[in-house]
Amino acid sequence: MRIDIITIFPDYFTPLELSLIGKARRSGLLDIRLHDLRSWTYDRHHTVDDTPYGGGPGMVMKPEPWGEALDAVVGPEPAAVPRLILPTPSGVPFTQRHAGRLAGEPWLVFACGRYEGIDSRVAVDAGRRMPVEELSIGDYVLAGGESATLVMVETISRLLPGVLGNAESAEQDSFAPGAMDDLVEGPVYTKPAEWRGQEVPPVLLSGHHGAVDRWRRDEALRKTARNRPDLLRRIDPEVLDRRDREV
Ligand code: 6GU
Repeated sequence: MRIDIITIFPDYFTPLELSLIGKARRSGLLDIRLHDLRSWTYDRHHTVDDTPYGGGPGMVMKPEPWGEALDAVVGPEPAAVPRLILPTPSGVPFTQRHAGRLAGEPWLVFACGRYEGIDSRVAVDAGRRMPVEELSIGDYVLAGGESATLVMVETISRLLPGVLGNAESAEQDSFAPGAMDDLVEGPVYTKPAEWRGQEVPPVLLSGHHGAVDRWRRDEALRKTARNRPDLLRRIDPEVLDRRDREV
């Protein structure tokens, strides 16, 4: 998969050299290219923002550098067209479902806005040549789209075949589509079996796989009820068995 990131802070993305994503890049599974938006400015101060029409606080990103940046990154070839992601707090909420879908795309471009956002004509213009999605990572306001892009790139990248060490661990995640997809994950333990007066739940040492699965589901239900009652209310009662209801 190819991912282009256009930003005024390319240094923000050095974490993408580390760990699983760094390894995937070095192996050629993931081709991440960073672009400094200011390379498409031609004034002495490399200006990327201006005051908003209609007045109001803050600054808006100028359309010309964005238009040229997208032209240059996307290229003239209409045969290969990327999907453009615009991270914005006014976007559609980004979920594991989006990540799964975007992980199946060959080419993504992230356009990181700062200040009060990018002149709205940029998204309309880009939309004439490529699919465009405005995505938000949650109901809070960041200083810019860079950290949201890091979150989305990491979420998408770890779903690519060969990026995770253990292919199964992505399937077990909270929110992963599959068996327990509507529940968050319960508690996990490793050695030693006793630590600072706390014992690992004995069922996990029993070797009884059926009992372990049942215990994990019970704990997932309890934790979901405690931390995410909104998720529990959304579950179809048909998928809850009698044992679930007793938890
Ligand atoms: Cl994608 N951008 C900004 N600036 N703030 C956000 C966000 C994105 N998602 C949530 N808050």
